[in-house]
Amino acid sequence: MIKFPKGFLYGTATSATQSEGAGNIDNKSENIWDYWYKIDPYKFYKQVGPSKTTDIYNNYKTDVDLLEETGQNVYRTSINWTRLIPDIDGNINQKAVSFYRDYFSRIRKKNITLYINLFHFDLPMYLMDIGGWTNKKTVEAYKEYARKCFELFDDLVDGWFTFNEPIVQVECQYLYGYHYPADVDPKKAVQAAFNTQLASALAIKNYKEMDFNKKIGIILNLTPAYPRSNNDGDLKAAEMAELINKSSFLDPSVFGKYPEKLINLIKKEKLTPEYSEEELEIIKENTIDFLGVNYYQPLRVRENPYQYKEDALFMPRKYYLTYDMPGKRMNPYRGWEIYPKALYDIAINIRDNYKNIEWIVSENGMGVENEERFRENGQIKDDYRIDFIKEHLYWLSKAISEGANCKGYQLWTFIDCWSWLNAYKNRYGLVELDLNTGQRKIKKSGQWFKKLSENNGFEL
Ligand code: BGP
Repeated sequence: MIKFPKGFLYGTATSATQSEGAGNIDNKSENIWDYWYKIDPYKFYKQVGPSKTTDIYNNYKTDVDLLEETGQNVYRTSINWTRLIPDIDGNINQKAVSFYRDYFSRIRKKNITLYINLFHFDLPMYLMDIGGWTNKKTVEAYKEYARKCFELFDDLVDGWFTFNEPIVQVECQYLYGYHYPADVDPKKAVQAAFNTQLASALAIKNYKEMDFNKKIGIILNLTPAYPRSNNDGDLKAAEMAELINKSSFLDPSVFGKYPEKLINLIKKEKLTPEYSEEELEIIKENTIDFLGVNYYQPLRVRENPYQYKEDALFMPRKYYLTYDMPGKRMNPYRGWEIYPKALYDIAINIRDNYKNIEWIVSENGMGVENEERFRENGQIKDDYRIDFIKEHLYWLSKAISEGANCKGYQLWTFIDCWSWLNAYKNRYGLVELDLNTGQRKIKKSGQWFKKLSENNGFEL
């Protein structure tokens, strides 16, 4: 039997844009996803856009019962910025306040710990129009938005997160083309990354100054980088991959400063962002209380043996190439490697190198295509998902028994939700969503999850 410490939290995570639906009603204005879908629908799997998501907005009263029926005692979602503040003038949309207050209150009434994330990839178009995260005015607007969220909802929330996976947003917006504006501009990427970190610190500063006392943190995808071999070049590649992808937000969030090596790299590449001493001081003084860790797949790397042209566009791949390890275990639907032991490695790294700060697994999960073929007697029998969770929990419990300070596990996701460009291609939920009727049905994993939570562990 694998057992977890008393009070260990079990639940799921989702985000506003991926689960709420109701994209264009009740005064909500466009964010980058609404806009991108409008101008480029072919980018989205089967041309399904964000207005068609799980529709929790219209179903939350009964959906909250499903949280209980699947045994969840922790839940995370985000606030939709353009629902709460539809215009650049900053005025609050009262319809959004009523919705979130009722939604959150019902969750709290069921004694479910509620973590709210302020930003999950869904930038308002009115801020994208002025340059999004590359513009310090967006940082100011975010600071105000965060302040309003704290004022309006803190009494219903158990913990706050400032951002979800900021490095993903930065690279998808400004390097790899997966988020609007799909620009390729490393200088903008670095400026957006710095501004996002500053925004996170400013939200924390505001929160503390307002004398609220819940925990506040950030959610990072701390993908370990595993080298192909123990040769120097490969080891160095792994070090650089972690410096760029992990330390860029983890170090300033936990220690209040950037690693010297990263600063030197950015200087060498002539990518130093605009910043002031005062901003560095804000980052230094306002670190996180706890951390959310999203983990899906490891990063396997090897050295880049090729010489970059002097004037070639900077890409992180200059310092490492991804390594396609033969025989790796794959989730073929998402194209991601399955490697549960990484959760142990992440936990030990936080224990030994990041002050053993309190953290939770804020996302982990398996998206599978065409789950219909696993239906028996009307229910989706997703044994692969149960096995996936068990294997990850096994490594997590081992790390906890060795002193890791992890307080809970959140699966991605609750009810099948909309996956950005992949729309509804891969299903992640404990609860099935029928896209035609909107009907919800608990999968086998949802029933298993309830037992897991009730027993505070599981039989191996
Ligand atoms: C994480 C995001 C989530 C979610 C998940 C699964 O990086 O925080 O929003 O989408 O990945 O990925 P996908 O939906 O692309 O399959």
